[in-house]
Amino acid sequence: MGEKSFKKGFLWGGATAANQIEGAYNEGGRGLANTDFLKYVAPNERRADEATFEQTYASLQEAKAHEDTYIFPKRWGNDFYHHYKEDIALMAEMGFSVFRMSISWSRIFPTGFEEKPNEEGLAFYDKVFDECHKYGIEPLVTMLHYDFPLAVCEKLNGFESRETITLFEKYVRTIVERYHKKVKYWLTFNEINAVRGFGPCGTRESDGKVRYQADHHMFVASAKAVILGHQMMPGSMFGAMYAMSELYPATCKPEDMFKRLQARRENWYFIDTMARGYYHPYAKSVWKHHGFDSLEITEEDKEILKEGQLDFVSFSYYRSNTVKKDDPWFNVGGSSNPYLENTPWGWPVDPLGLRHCMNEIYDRIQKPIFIVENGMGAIDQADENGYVEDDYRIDYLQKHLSAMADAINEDGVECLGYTMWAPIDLVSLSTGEMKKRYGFIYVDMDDKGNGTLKRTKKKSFNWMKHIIETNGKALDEKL
Ligand code: BGP
Repeated sequence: MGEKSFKKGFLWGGATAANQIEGAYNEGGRGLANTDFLKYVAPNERRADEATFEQTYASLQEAKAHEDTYIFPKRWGNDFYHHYKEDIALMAEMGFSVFRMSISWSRIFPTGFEEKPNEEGLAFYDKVFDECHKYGIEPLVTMLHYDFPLAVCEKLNGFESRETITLFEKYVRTIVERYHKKVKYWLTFNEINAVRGFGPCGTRESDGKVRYQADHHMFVASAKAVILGHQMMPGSMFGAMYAMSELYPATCKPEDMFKRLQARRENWYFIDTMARGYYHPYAKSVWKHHGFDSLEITEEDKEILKEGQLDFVSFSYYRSNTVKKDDPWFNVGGSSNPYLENTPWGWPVDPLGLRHCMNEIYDRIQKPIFIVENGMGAIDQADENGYVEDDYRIDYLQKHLSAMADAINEDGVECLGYTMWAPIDLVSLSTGEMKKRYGFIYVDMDDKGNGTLKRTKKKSFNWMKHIIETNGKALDEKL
């Protein structure tokens, strides 16, 4: 393995999402979002296959009907809304040159349908971006990270309706006009390929034609955002974000390998269409597997997709999966992998898989890569001063960053930067827990929102600081 060096200007930082950090769900004129109704379910009350973010129309209505009896942790996040100065200062101390965050659509347009934006919401992000620039940190901004204005979900079934493209366009125009001098790096949608009820596309359906039609509307909405962004901000860079995991055939049986190709196309379908600007012929076979033959794609849509191609491809990478012939069509969990160890949450740890994914995407698309999520959720034990000896996290990151360096230096992959999920403890997407911690920075808060909210540095804080100040060279140092 070669030296772990990075080009000057490589962007080092951390990634977050509005609904998992901001809190203040009813302050500053913000409207309700679907994520305000994702409830906390104690682990012992949870079904084995249940993730709290699998929100269906029925579960949303049920949560609304019993609003007083449930706990909704995404309403308070880690209270970044009131702590952003302190949090950004800590990130600056680590040497971050990029901070990935998202804008909450319902802070800007409370229901999504207003004609005029909410000035208080816009002013909040002005302050956040100014704070970043004070320290030379570039914001990397996700336009939509799972949180829709509630009314858009309920009235239009998210992106099922073409009208949502128009609403999204209005939102995009507003934020691009406002922040064109403050934000250069943008991501249109987070994990656009992940499917969970109201999840990324905001629809009730998680499969079938409705979902794929909604995805098509998102492709068009994303391309329109890219076109607008390029016009209004020359030099701006646009990506969209995909959930990636390494994927292996469970055995070397040809049928398992072929299944791997088919399952992988559930990722390529999204990346190819948005980064190349057209539907690849295999798209039809994907649709067929989901029970339909065609989508409503207009000639104008095709033109927009062509013009609004992404500048870079970004993805989240936490783990790998395996797949075999008889697994369900799109198998997220995968069979276990005897060659890998798991995190406490049962996620296989696979740094070489990251290097492979970077190569596979770069070979295919030949546009720069940006790794915008990678990290380790764990139960951290803080001492009385809030200090956590998180050697396991350092170990995980050291291995993944080294694999990333090898992809860049040995394999020639072009990579713009790396934002670790998440620099500061926040509410987990999949379980709604605070207990599943990712940060370099510990937040004194429990699953139910109790605590002082005090921020303290974990052991990994200084480790990451050292990696950044040596621009990666210290990855070769013994832990
Ligand atoms: C990604 C999401 C994030 C984030 C992360 C970790 O899928 O984009 O929002 O939360 O996964 O997942 P979790 O919080 O479930 O551990």
